[in-house]
Amino acid sequence: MFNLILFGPPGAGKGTQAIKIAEKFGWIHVSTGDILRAEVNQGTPLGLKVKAVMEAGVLVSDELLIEIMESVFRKHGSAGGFVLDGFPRTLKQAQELDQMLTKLNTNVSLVLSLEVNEEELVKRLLKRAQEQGRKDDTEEVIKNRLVQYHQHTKPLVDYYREKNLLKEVFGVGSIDDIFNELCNAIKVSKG
Ligand code: B4P
Repeated sequence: MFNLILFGPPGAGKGTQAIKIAEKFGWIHVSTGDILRAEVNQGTPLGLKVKAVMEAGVLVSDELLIEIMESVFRKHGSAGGFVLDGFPRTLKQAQELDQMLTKLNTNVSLVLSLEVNEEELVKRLLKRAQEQGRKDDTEEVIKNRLVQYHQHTKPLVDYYREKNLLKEVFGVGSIDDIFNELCNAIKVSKG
């Protein structure tokens, strides 16, 4: 089982690239953002709980995310691989992920970190706001999401670097060029 984490700040291109990678390698794409948005759109009890949190650009609680991921692994436990897009986002989530994978006799294979400067991130997310009208893509909420990223998620870079799992990839340029870079890194890691 190959377990890839696509890592990066909001707007770095995780979702965009995760779909392409999952398709190419036949892996399961898990976007915790998409899972949560689907719950919100369907008005489920979980969705009602997280709606305001997401619209404010704040991270949803670790407990809920861990529950969601446990059910993903229960459902797809025998898959050939996973592309995790947007998870883990805190140290607690990263530690729990390690435990979940250990139970499946596997571990994190590679963390690809998309490096994109803040000006470009804000530009992309404001463009998406015009195109898709996502409630968390307003200028103020984007700022908040970036603060959350720096406070809670960025420290994971050190966590995975120490484990020798981190590879940084320049995330500005054409989607296809970045995709090729990511695929090359995966091929090297797969051996
Ligand atoms: P996500 O849905 O994960 O949102 P995101 O970080 O903005 O990433 P996204 O995948 O959408 O952006 P992408 O870079 O693909 O999370 C939303 C919210 O859910 C969080 O704020 C939080 O509240 C909650 N949440 C999710 N997971 C959680 C967790 N684990 N713990 C706690 N809370 C959690 O794309 C951005 C835009 O850039 C797109 O429009 C795309 O078309 C464009 N783009 C991509 N590549 C490009 C390129 N190379 N050039 C130009 N544009 C590009």
